Amino acid sequence: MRILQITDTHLGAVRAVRGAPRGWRRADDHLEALRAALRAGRQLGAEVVLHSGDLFDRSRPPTREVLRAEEVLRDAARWARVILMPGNHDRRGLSRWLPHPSLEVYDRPARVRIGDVRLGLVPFHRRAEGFADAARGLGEVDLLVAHQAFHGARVPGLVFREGAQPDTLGERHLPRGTRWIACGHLHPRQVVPLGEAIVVQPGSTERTSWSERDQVKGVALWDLEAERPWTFLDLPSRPMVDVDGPDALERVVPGALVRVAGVPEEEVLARGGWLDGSGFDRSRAAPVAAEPEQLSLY
Ligand SMILES: [Mn+2]
Repeated sequence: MRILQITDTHLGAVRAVRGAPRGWRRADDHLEALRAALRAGRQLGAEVVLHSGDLFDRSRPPTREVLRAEEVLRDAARWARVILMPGNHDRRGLSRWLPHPSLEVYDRPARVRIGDVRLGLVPFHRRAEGFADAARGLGEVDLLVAHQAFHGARVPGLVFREGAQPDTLGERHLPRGTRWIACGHLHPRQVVPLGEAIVVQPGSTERTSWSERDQVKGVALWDLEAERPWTFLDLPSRPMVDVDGPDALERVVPGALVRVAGVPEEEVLARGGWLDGSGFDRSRAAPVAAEPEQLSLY
């Protein structure tokens, strides 16, 4: 039984970009990342598509993005069971946006059977204790599905610690006997051991902030009968390049999102680079984001 875990697609995410073809929007990249993930899963024989949260970037996604997502997910439902769970960005739930009967949407904690495998789905909780109560209420499962930060998990500049953030989970928040956790939330791909449990975070499918510029993007393929039951699959994502001087121009490839300082923007555009609206703080030598990056880390 192969389960394709997709997470943090952030459909509908917006970026101001200059130099891209007319009509292009960053949201197109996020949708294409979902399509590419589904193509890979189908080719590899996945029978279940599991989305572990932050399907949409906003809790009130634009109608256009809802319709595009529904079309893509309903198409996947012709060859797989499609199971969806909200993340912190989907805080109004997903069932109101995707009520189609071919999609299995769980806005509340749920136990789901797929063949012999027992899934326990626990949507994002603001408090670790709330997550723990919900997870225990589901009883024993083979694969716990979460959208949380776990003790020891990392994003650039931060290691999560139980107790340091109210929603960070430690070993004691897991039901006894928990072995495998298919997790969303943090955008860098990572595996976090926690006592007897292993937390697998495939990370976002497309970059949502400049802090993700060097991260490999993709999904996870689960097979609970295998000794190591997950495999990460790399998928393409749009390059993000910092140009902080003439030497860095070499790294600009056509279609790359580029932040530029110390080089005329025209030189980036001439190489086919697209200028990112967040830009540089020109008063500093090192590139910094002009947007509140911390808010979009997960
Ligand atoms: Mn996210």
